Amino acid sequence: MSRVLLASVNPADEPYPVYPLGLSMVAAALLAAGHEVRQADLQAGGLEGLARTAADLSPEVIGLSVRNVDNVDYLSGGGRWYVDAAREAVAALRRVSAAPIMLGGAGFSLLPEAILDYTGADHGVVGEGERACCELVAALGRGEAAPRLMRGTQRLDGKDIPAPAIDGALLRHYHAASGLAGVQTKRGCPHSCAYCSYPSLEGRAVRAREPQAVVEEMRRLAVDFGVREVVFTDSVFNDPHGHYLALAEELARRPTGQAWSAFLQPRGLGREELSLLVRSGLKAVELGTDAASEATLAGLGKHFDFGQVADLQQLCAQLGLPACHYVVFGGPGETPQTVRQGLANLERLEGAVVMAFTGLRLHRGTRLFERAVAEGLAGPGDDLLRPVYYFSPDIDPRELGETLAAAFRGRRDRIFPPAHGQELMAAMRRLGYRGILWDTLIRRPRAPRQAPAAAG
Ligand code: B12
Repeated sequence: MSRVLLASVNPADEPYPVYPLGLSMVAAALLAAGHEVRQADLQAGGLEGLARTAADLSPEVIGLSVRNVDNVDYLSGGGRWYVDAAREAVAALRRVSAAPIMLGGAGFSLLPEAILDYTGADHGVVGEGERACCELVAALGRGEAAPRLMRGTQRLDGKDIPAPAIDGALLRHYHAASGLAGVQTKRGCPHSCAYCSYPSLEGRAVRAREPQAVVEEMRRLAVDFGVREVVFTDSVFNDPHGHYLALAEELARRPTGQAWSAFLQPRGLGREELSLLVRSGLKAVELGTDAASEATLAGLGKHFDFGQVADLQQLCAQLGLPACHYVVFGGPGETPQTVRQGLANLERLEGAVVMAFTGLRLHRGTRLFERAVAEGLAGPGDDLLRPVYYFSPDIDPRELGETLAAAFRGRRDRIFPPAHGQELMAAMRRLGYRGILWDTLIRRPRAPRQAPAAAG
């Protein structure tokens, strides 16, 4: 059995710092296989803390979790690029330990070869980590020559997805900063949106955990750490098989007293479904609306139209449920005319927050990447380690930015550029507010004014 140091090297703190959930799930699998595991984190202890933990534990294997490559925001001009943090961590650990270093995590899995080369780590696990990581650690423990890259293609069934081995000190650190904790209820994304990497990360088959196991995990977070607000980290919470409804029923039956939010897709949600979700603790919905006009929704391969989005928004407003629509302008099929239509459509989303972005970060293996290559925007061999953004050839990115900024000016519930939203969230956190926070931006209908009391 091996001594394993697992560390998150994610420096990102927007929209808030997030606990390294994947790392703790890998830790759970390694612990179950009998290994000794210590978890550490760059944000909680810095590079020195990481090196100290390594010197103290003297690990036989080190695993680093690379969650993000960049912040997928075209307008921040590549300013937030996170792979250097992983490279610095590898270098710092090499100074105190001779143990082989393996990488894993969502960001890593999108660009494994390029990130291995850039950071100088020894091994990598692409995709789901539990099985592959145990195999890799076992092979290294036996002194066998282990492959440079392992692919977690033998994915776990829902019932076998482990509860994370939560590190108490790390959870307290992240919870103090955000007021939130993430919980994964299922893996897999059955959709095939033109730009998206989720199916390649988690596979297309939806694998749901047992509702009881999820509720138990939530209860533990409440009892052990006082977590009152949970974010479900599923790619898309409302799956076509209805696993999300079974979980909501279980939560409604055995309430944990926690509020929760999740990413939902606008299709297939009626009053009955939403009411059940609200009864089970849903406090706010984040909607992958993704585009604002029929042409651009079709260009992204979305299987709903804006009418469905507007109907759902109306329902949310009737139920008093805060909703945030994430919308990207400039994608396939965008023209100055569709931008105008899109902005007019967004006016229909009364009582909601809209977070707008421009340009789509390209990922290899997506239809959008193929299109970008065909349109000459990217080369077929580009590794995309530094982000490249897709813009429709009929759009000027600078003009588009100006149009959106002008359209949203003066409205606190319409966020553009994205950095403005991140600054708002950071400012609120500095003032002591905790939680998802965007729900506080919603414009509610004004209460009718009281007539001033008659004088005398
Ligand atoms: C939910 C989510 C969010 C939520 C998080 C909520 C929360 N409280 O946790 C919110 C909306 C806040 C969010 C924000 C952001 N996100 Co996000 N997010 C996701 C999503 C959908 C799931 C992440 C997750 O928690 N999965 C559950 C855990 C259990 O899985 P996991 O971490 O992948 O871990 C598994 C494997 O990766 C592996 N593994 C993990 N670590 C390790 C370590 C080792 C050693 C090994 C061997 C294996 C291994 O094994 C684990 C278990 O199988 C992913 C997309 C996806 N489907 O993966 C994007 C994703 C990770 N996010 C992404 C980004 C960019 C961001 C933001 C930077 C966006 C922004 N500008 O605000 C921020 C950064 C947040 C931060 N502070 O780090 C990108 C990263 C890629 C990139 N281009 O950099 C992704 C991949 C989406 C995408 N665009 O493609 N995100």
